[in-house]
Amino acid sequence: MKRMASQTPNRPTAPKLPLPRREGDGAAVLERRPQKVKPPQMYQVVVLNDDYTPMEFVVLVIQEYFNKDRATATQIMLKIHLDGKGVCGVFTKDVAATKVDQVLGAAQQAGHPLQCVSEPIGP
Ligand code: TYC
Repeated sequence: MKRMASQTPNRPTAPKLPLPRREGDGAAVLERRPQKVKPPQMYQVVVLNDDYTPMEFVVLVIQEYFNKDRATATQIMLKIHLDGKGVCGVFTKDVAATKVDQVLGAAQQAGHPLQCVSEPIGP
């Protein structure tokens, strides 16, 4: 009998290797890898003093963008006024950058020279 063109001759198949063991199939776990996740680098948002921005404006900015009550915002503003700078909050990198942008944007819109930076913290 003639073979059709699409048919291939039967070849002996290779012996099947054992399937790899998977979790849950009853195999004991002999080794656990230590967790490699680290907490993210944190950044403090620092507001700087200047001679022109009104105290009231700084208090409002700290309340608005750093979610502080008026008394806490006033304390932070006075610390900045006396020490030259003060930390308004600690955030992950992107959130800290957003806070800086918000503060600088509000200051620019109001025509005040208020400055704000973010700095990595920790060892
Ligand atoms: N030094 C400013 C003044 O006397 C007040 C001020 C406080 C400005 C904090 C900036 O980040 C600042 N009007």
